[in-house]
Amino acid sequence: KEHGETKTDIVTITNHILMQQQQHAGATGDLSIVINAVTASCKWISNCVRKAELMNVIGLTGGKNVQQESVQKLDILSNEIMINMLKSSGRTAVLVSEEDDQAIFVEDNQRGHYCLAFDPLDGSSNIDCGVSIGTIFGIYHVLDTERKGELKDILRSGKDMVAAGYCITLDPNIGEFLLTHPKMRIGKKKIYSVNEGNAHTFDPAVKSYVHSLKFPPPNFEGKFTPYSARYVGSMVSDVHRTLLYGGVFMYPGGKLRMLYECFPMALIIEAAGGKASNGRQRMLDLLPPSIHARSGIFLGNKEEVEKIEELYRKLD
Ligand code: AHM
Ligand code: MG
Repeated sequence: KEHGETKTDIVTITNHILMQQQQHAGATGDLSIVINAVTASCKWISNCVRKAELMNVIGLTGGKNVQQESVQKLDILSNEIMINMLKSSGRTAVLVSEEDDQAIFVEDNQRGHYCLAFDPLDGSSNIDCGVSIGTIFGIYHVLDTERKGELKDILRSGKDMVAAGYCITLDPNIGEFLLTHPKMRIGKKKIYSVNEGNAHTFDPAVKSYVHSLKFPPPNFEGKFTPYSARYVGSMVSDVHRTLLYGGVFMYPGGKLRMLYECFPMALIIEAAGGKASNGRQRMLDLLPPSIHARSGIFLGNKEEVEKIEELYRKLD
């Protein structure tokens, strides 16, 4: 295409999923239906976020969620959208949401074989200043299709997930999610992303690693090339940038939740050739002790995460 011409040979998420599905003999189409329900929810949520001010739904409800953080109305609306769309897909069994303290077990008449853990609107404390926020989700298949869904169907390590994703935005002109990077590989830029205001709580390994990025030894020409710092404070944005540009995203100390923040992002980063760890173990190997369990996380370029793991081995 000449510069400026409209590109029309696009692949929508629906096309992409159908094409993938056709490559798996015996696929029932159930996972496609689940992903379709997530896609539809994300379209609806992104529409609500855009219209938030008009709809007058921005503002604190005064309620607190399970982790005692302020809940905004858009979180609740997004949560209801996700839950209702997933239930009505008829393909889900157990749902875990950041906004609900208990797991939701889908009624017999709507039950299917997939379990989803999701944060319906992550980064929502950033809504008012227009920062990109979004939905994060991880999908598991039930362990046994002969019985009702149970907690153990979703309280599993990240490597058991069949798919994961996050959503930031869609093309508002055609109202579709488009395939932009067919074989996504993590970028190579030297960027670090962490809330350094928490530096006093960092483990010695993390302190030492961050220091080494800011004060690198001079190269052979005597030049210093420190890493750039970028931190939005919205996980979807920070991980999205890490995926596209490269570098390392860190949330040491364990604010982020394993099932619906750490695991899905870890799966995505690994699929793109990167690495995700809690500093001592591969993120996807960890077993969450409870549905809202938290973990420290380091994800990004392999060599960066390996440097952190090496420092943990040395300084632990
Ligand atoms: P939330 O689920 O309550 O929105 O919190 C998760 C968010 C992430 O998006 C982000 O990475 C992190 O919290 C930012 O935390 P902090 O403000 O402590 O840097
Ligand atoms: Mg959230």
